[in-house]
Amino acid sequence: MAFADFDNDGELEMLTISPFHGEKISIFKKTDAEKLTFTADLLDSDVGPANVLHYTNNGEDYILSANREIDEIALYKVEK
Ligand SMILES: [Ca+2]
Repeated sequence: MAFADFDNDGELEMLTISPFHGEKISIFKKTDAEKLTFTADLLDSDVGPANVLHYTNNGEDYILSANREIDEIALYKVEK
């Protein structure tokens, strides 16, 4: 799990791998501050992400993922 402001609105989004060491990478965005309601965007599936890392470079957000099910290291650029 990692947190970052992927869309630059001042609020942190939550990046998760599910289920534990599962096949999906999702980004959850809080949609209702009082009810803690979230929506999720599925970033990738059937890849088996074991670890992910968020970082920024020149104002752009990136997610690096070790995808063990398909034996790859993937770099995702977050589009805003
Ligand atoms: Ca945000």
